[in-house]
Amino acid sequence: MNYNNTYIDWGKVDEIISSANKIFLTTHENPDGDGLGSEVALYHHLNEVGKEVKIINCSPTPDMYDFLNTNSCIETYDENKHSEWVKNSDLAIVFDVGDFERTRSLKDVIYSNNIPVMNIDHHPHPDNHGFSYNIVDIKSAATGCMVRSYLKEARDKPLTKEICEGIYVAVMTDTGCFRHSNTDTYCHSIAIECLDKGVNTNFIYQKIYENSSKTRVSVLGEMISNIGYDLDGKFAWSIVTDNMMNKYHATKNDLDGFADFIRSIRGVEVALIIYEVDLNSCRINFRSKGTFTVNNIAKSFGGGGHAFASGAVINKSLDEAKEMIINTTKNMILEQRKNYK
Ligand SMILES: [Mn+2]
Repeated sequence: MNYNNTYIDWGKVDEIISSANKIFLTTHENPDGDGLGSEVALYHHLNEVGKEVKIINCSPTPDMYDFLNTNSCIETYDENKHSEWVKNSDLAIVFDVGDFERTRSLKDVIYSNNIPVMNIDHHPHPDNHGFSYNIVDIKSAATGCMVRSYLKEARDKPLTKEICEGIYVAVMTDTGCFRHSNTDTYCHSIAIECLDKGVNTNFIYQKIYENSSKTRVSVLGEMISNIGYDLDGKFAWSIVTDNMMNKYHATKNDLDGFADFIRSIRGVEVALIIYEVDLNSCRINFRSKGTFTVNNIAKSFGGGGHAFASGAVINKSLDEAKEMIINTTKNMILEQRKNYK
């Protein structure tokens, strides 16, 4: 099965999921609201229909998503605890992964145990994606929207509140709370359905968007003071150094939404943040307001993502990479501008 951005027959997908009894759900490292929400939604559905199901991720769940972790249903992979259970699963389903490598050790666990693996995702995947079943729709605003479409096919009964909570978190976070350009009528219809089911959307909003640690605000403050501009203010970038992270004892989770913040500046079309990961690598994040695509730029650095939100990892020190990243980005924006004329 390879629905690589082609029409998805959810009935066929359901045949595969229904025929499995023991199913393990996972998502990418440093999981986000879309990955976690999608897992949780399908978990509650599969539980209800009597499957033996577990959510096992390679990274722990960020605190702000704790409310999704009812009855500790989201587990972090621990070889001693999980290898026996995982070994004879009938199916692994990977959500929102972008690249199978982003499940880290779980990819090896799945392959070495010959577990059939299904990819449900809205990121682009190459034809040699490595999944037994590949279900990709890059027009989907969130993987959670695809899970909703699947459940429409798979369930006779309406969605439960628990399922809706997962889907709502997925759609809300991947649309930047229904603000980004990917927000479509389907996203809003899902929101209506979730409100109808009694999902406490304001509670979820506050948990996710009004829950900044003081650490995050301190790093954000320094990040803002480092912003540089080019191309008459259309291109803005900033840097988060390892020093800044250590100074405030910040973790990666404290940095969420930084690139969105730079994009929110008036006149900025493309935002770039360079994060120093360690002495030999940097992580970069792009955001675009929509005039310029940025997944092509991320791709030129070996990364990828969506047209207006993308990223890459560069195996060079910050000092070595900084100028190169900024100049390459600037040139690729200029290239695109030329083509528009
Ligand atoms: Mn997503």
